[in-house]
Amino acid sequence: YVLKDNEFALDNVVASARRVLSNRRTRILVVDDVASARQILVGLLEAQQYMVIEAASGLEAFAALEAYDDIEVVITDHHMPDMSGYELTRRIRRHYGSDRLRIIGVSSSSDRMLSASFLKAGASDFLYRPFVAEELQCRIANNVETLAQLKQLRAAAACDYLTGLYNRRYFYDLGPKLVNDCLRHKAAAAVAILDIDHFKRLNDTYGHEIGDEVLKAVADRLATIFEGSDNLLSRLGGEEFAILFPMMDSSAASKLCDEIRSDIARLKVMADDEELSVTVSIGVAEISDYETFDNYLNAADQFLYMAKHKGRNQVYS
Ligand code: GH3
Ligand code: MG
Ligand code: MG
Ligand code: MG
Repeated sequence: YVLKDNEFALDNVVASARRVLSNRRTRILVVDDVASARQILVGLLEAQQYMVIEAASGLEAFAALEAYDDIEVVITDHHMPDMSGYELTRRIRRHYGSDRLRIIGVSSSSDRMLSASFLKAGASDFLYRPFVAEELQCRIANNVETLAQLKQLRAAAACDYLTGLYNRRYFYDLGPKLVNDCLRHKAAAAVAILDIDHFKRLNDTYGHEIGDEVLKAVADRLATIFEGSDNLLSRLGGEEFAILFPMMDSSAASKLCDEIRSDIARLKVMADDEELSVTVSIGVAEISDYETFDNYLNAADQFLYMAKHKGRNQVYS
């Protein structure tokens, strides 16, 4: 038993050390109407290097979730006067999926069905009180790890493997939402498709690997240009990129695209001791009416075709 306890202690030390080293402390919200019950949890969690926020009711819990956008785990009691933990769990789940927030129910109730009710309501886990500290700590650690894995999966699903930009899937997922936000606020928006000129020729002359290097260099340049902006940049596929400009009319977007065009024309990519450069053509379409997202992209694609037709290395809108 002594050995086992020591093993647990060692695991805990290692887990805490990892968290401190990774310089990212998980924030946990503890919801319980009884201050002394909160204190027990807070003590356990702080010993594990978690950052802890306390709430004495469901309403306080919601206020905390609004005030801190980095809460990863909610540990909630069940019996509370204004809102039960079960009800709180149901309400939280209307706004936060289990890939955003883990919820662990705790209760000293003797109702053995409570655990299942919590899990059905969307809780990620449940423990009856009094709990074994190590069990609670393990369950929290598991939930934190699951959340990290889900985040990684979501990031990977949104990412283009070659360039690290957002991919087509993410563009088509977020794009329509951004467009609808603009239209609802009667604000302008525009979408552009950027395509590298004569890229097949470059591949044929220098090989696919150098083609990839050039693609990455163009993508890096675009990423730098759009870093920190509200514009949504993605690689649609091949040598084509799409950019959504929320809150920007098409003439402003076209002007910006022309600066990007000349910026990329000046870009030099070193490949086999040779300095390569490429040009791009860009089609820009205005978003002004409730049409399908595909329609906006088709319009931008047609303008891109015009830019190619008129001689490439230009913007057409
Ligand atoms: P245009 O100026 O009309 O756009 O001519 P283009 O040659 O760029 O257009 P086309 O669509 O005919 O050819 C695009 C080429 O891009 C074909 C394909 O070999 C290449 N390509 C697509 N994806 C990749 C990639 O991931 N890496 C590399 N190296 N090449 C790619
Ligand atoms: Mg209570
Ligand atoms: Mg193309
Ligand atoms: Mg091309």
